[in-house]
Amino acid sequence: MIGVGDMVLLEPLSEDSFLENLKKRFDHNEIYTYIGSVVISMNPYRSLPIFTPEKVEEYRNRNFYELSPHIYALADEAYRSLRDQDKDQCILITGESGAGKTEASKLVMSYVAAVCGKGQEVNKVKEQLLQSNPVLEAFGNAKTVRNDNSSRFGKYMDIEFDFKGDPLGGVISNYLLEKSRVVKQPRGERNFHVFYQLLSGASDDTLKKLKLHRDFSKYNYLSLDSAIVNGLDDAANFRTVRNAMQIVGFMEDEVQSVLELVAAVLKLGNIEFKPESRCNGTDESRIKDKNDLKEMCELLGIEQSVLERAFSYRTVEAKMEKVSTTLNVAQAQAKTRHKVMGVLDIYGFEIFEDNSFEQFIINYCNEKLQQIFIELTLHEEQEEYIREGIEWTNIEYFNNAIICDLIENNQNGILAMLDEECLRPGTVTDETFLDKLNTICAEHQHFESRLSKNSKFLNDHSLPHNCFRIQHYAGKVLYRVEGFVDKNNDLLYRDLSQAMYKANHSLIKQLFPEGNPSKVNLKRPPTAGFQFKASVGTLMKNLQTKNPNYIRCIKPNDKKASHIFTESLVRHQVRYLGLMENVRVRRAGYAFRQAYEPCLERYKMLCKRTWPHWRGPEREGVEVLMTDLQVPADEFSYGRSKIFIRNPRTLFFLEERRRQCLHDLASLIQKIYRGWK
Ligand code: AOV
Ligand code: MG
Repeated sequence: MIGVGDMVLLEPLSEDSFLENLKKRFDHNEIYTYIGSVVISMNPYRSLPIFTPEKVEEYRNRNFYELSPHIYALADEAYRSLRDQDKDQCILITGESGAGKTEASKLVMSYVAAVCGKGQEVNKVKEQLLQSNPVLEAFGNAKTVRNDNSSRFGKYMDIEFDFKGDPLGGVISNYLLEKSRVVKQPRGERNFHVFYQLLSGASDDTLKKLKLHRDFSKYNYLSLDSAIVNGLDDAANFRTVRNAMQIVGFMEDEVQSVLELVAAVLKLGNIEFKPESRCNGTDESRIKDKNDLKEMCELLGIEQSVLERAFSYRTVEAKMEKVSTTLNVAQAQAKTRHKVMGVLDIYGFEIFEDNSFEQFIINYCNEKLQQIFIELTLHEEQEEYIREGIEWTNIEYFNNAIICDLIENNQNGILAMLDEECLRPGTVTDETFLDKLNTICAEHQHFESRLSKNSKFLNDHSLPHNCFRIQHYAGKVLYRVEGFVDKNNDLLYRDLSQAMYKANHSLIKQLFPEGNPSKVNLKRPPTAGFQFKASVGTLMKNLQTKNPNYIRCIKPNDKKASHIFTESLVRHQVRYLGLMENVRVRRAGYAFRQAYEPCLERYKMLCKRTWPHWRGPEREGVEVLMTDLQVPADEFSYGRSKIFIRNPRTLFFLEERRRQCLHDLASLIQKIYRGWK
């Protein structure tokens, strides 16, 4: 073993030794390290030969601590608890942008797919689950400064299993796509992959049908300075995505419709407007060159005059609707209760030069995930010791609940203030929103103490114009308010949705149901912030009903490079992820705990006095068991309802003895059987 595989066993423990251990392991291609059952994953930025089918076999059905740390061990443990103990699981993957979350989520999914069920039907389901990834990434990922394949939406996938542990299907929920990227990308970044993939990978014939040129430079929406990304083969990826769409269940004409839509968006980006004076002295906006408009209308089956009229009232950005995909609906909706494994892969914490509403939402989402980690791993752990009457000294850790509250508090959280501003009659601008934030800080005593004194909301006069700053758990971020109001309102002007609804194109029609004139809804749709907060709240509740498995991803350097371990960068992540506190709580505490009854059931065969039946109270049975097995007394504690085992090795010892015992029993039965014959 290179270094120490489980930080809980690190001696002496300090931040420096922690980092040294990570580095040593990283230098030897050991990218995974445990903190008890939490997996730390370092991004290697190159492919390592540790994800082979042989590795899958190696980790299959083995105890978590038996082999060297690996993401497969976590996936195996989660899958087996789901299958054998009927406990719903969730895999929570966190870390900043580029740390390796999406790759980790795919590794977990492919491991589970490799070890669960067999047979034609099951294989089809597995393929569909796995192939949903390239499709979603084409439409929801893009190259950013931080990551060449950055997720611009949050994804949560519930994989459903039957009682045998065979997969039935999956339900994918997407969270707030960064749709403004369609019309504008920061310098050095790209639009969503699909645009480049289509232009690079489609056949000449397809492009002709879509009225497209292969040349990126013909399209305003495709930024040019960074259109080609090293190591990214857009053409090959297009074929992968086409194929994946088919496997996931898109019919050929549906694929065609989707591509038409993508082409139409590119055309839309080329439509330019010019002011034209009217006789009454006002200016009206007119379309400069109508060819793109004409082609867009042909692609979508919209009458040109209809769209032109809709456009001339207002210039609008391209909108994409939230998509929720259900795979294998028929099976996934069968009556019996299913076992569920949820895999959460969101956009990681981001600090850019320019941070807008999207970063605000992304970082809020990361705060929530950090909060659930704290709740479940640090807070809950300490609470449990107290509940169980186990002696315990409290360990200090930073609780980010205060930042979550600052953002989401119903009365005076930032999102609530933004909503209030968006709904207020009168002139509302980003500046009036910022004024409100600042005034409330100054006026509201409670708020002031919550914001200023705890200095999570940083507002001093040195800030650049139109900005506010938040001290997030992972660092200070300066947000520019420009666009906050518009993006939160997320309004699509009715004349435009009605024009789209008139299209002779079933996909477009489906995307703009609000354009149906017979269903005019005068109620204002909820704001983007409100919807996001609500859906994240639901997600958090859902996660709390499941047994959590944590993967904490760390980015080794800012260069997207292999072999480089930038100590200061890793130290910063180790700090804000609370990993040291995590080790301390684990160390001061107990690696494993189990209620007396299942513990006795599982191990009673190891002791003559408890086998085959123990007639007294279960706790006493467990005490007898531990005494007979001569487990050292400082290795465990007896709580009110559970036994707490300090070191994973003790558990391993018990498991090994049990395995041996079962093995002996099996041989004995075989002997007797042979004797009979
Ligand atoms: P992220 O999901 O955490 O960022 P990714 O999973 O997309 O990060 O990883 C970024 C890049 O790092 C990938 O495209 C790979 O090139 C490389 N990488 C990550 N994990 C591995 C691995 N196990 N083996 C080899 N290369 C890897 V973001 O979505 O931006 O928050 O929003
Ligand atoms: Mg990602």
